[in-house]
Amino acid sequence: MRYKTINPFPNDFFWSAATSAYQYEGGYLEDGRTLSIVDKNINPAYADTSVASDHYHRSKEDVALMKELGMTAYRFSISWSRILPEGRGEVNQKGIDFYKNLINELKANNIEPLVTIYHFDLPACLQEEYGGWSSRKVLDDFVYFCKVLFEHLGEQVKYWFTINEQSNMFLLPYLMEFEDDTPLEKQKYEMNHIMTLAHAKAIKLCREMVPDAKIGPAIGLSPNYPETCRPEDIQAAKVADDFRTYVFTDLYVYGSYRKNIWRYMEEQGINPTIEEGDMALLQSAKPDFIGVNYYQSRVVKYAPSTMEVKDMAINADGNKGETEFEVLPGLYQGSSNPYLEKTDWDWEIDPIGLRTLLNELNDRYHLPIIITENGMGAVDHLSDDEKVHDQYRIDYLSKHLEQCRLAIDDGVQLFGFCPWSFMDLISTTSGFRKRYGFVYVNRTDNDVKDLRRIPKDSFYWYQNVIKTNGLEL
Ligand code: BGP
Repeated sequence: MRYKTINPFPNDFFWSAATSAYQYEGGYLEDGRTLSIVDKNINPAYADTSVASDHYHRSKEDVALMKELGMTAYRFSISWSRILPEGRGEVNQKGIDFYKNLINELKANNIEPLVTIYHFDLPACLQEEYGGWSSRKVLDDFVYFCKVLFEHLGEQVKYWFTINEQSNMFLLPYLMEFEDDTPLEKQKYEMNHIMTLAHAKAIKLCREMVPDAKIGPAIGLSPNYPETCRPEDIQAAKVADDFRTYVFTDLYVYGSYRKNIWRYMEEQGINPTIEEGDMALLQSAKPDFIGVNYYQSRVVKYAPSTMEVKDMAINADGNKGETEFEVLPGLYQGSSNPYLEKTDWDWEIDPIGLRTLLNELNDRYHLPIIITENGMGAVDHLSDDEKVHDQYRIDYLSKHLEQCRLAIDDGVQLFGFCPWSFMDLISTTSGFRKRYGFVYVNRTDNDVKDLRRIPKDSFYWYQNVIKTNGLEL
């Protein structure tokens, strides 16, 4: 559905862009920082996180580029092991100073800091000590980390994201560490429950310590389409939405497990341990907004219960056609969408899917929404005259923003857009080969070169989008 008139975006809309600490900062053992699980587990075939985009040493220069771009907000994450090198206990002043200086620089340039507390990077020492997210011991450490952040940065930071993509940590196990002797699915649901408790505790603490701040999750979501109008496929798509979206969002907003999922977990013997007070805690911590990371939609069809379970195999190399779809017997299996173009990593490009998803979330939860990630990973080429002609990225973002504008007209309370990523940074699966930024970083996986910053064509396109408040896409 289209409307006859085109409205601009709301006047106070956050024109932002996103990064995360381990992918962007580098300096991974500098000034007291220790390693996180993701530093250790990142795909060794590509760049490691030691230098990344060297933001740790160039934050002033980078903020100047954000200003030039016209950004009115910036989403970034805080490295837990830079603030608390032992996971808890003594606070690393140099870590605090780094983020304080960054935030002051942003504020001085009228850029609102949007801060993610946890973006895949549990301090490795906590993983070794008690198994990280598999143990409830992590709750006290996470709450302590939040307390340190609210205490030191709360005066300046008024928008917080608790946990980035709990949904994907669950779906893509390379973002987590598991033990060998318990069934994987059981471990995942236990961790998911513990992580949701951590999220709820962070919300409650934020409300106590920074009452004028807003806080919510940033969750990775893809709507599921049925492959055909066969009732079994329609049902499979609904089930896929339940298992891949609503299990997380219902827990966040309503503090309850969906009945069908709970029953499935019980029958499979994989339901998480619920202790007294858990559900009351979850119910008492409704978020102020939902952050949505959206890259693509998915297609599913019915999977007969006689099939074998299969995990999704992601395409890490960027050679089209390498993705293998997951199979959950009796529930659903993934399939491909013949109507959509795909990136080289097989991500299906579906701007309309974003509008559909935003409307679904709005109908269900009636909460403000911010797009915390959206973007296109590609191999970019730097020309001899130092240009990057990334028209494909402009097309991708422009079409998605158009659907955001329509969603606002539909009634969705969308208050910001944080494309992934502000600058090139390490892709967790594919290093520097797969780039997302508005700004090119002159390095490859194996050669850090001079790490020079070069605005791409998409930089100038986004600059104009911001200048016209989204009227010219
Ligand atoms: C999201 C993550 C980001 C980022 C992005 C792109 O899942 O929150 O950290 O990595 O996806 O993914 P990738 O780098 O695998 O292409």
